[in-house]
Amino acid sequence: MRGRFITFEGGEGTGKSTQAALLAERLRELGIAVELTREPGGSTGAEVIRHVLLSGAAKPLGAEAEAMLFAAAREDHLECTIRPALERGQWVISDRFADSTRVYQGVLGAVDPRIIGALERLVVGPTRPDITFILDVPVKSGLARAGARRGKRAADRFELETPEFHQKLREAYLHLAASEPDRCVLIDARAEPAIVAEQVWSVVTQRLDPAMAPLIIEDVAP
Ligand code: Z5A
Repeated sequence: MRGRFITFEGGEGTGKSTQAALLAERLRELGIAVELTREPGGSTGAEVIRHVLLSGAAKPLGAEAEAMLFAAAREDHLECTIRPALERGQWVISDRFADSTRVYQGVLGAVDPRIIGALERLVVGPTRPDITFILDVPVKSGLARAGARRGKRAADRFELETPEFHQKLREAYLHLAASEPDRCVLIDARAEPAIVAEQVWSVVTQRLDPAMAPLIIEDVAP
C-alpha cells in the first residue's frame, strides 16, 4: 500500500520544520516508517540546486528561471526520495513542496500561472500531497522567530525580502488554503509548538487514520 504524503507550507518562521519533525516523531512512536524531508533539497542533486538558489546566485536570472530551478530540484527529490519512500509504504513529510513555487515564484514573482501549472504537471504529476498544512502567523512574529533562530548567520536570498513581500506571501498562502480546502488545512500557528502539534495531529488522525497504517519495520544497524 502506498504511504501517505504530507507537506508543510507557510511563510518565514511559521514553524514548518518544527511541526514536520514533531509529526514525524509522533508517527514513528506508532511504528510507522517516516521519511522526513525538505525543499528545496531532500536528495543529493536537489541539495546542490538548493545551495545555488538560496545563495542568491540565480536571482539575476529572474523568477521564471528560479521557478525552473526549483522544479528541477523537485524532480530529483521526487525521483530519488519521495516516490521510492511512498512505494515502500513509508509516510513522507516534506517541509515545503510545490505550493512554495506557486506562491513565491507564481504570486510574488509574477511568473505566468500557465508556466507554474505546466511545471507542476510535468514534475509532480499524480504525486500530490494527501494533506498540506499551511501554517499561519502574523508576519512580524514569523520574522522575529526566524531572526532569533538565525542569530549571527547571514540572511539568505529570501530572508532579505521586505516586510511587504512577507505580507503578500501570507495573503497568498491564505488564498491557497481557501481555494483548495480538500487538500489544504490552515493552522493558526501562533501558539506554543506542542499546542500547534495537537491541531496538526487531530487533522492527521481524522483524515488519514494512522492507527490503520501497515507497520514497516525499519532496518536497524547491526
Ligand atoms: N522557496 C521558493 O521560493 N520556491 C520553492 O519552490 C521552494 C522554496 C521549495 C527555503 O528556505 C526558501 O526557499 C524559502 C522559500 C523558498 N524562503 N525563505 N526564506 P529555508 O528552507 O532555508 O527556510 P524556510 O522554509 O523559509 O524555513 P523558515 O521559515 O526559516 O522556518 P520554519 O521552518 O517555518 O520555522 P522553524 O524552523 O520551525 O522555526 C523557526 C524558529 O521559531 C525556531 O527557532 C523555532 O524554535 C521557533 N518556533 C517554531 N515554532 C514556534 C512556536 N509555535 N512558537 C514559538 N517559536 C516557535
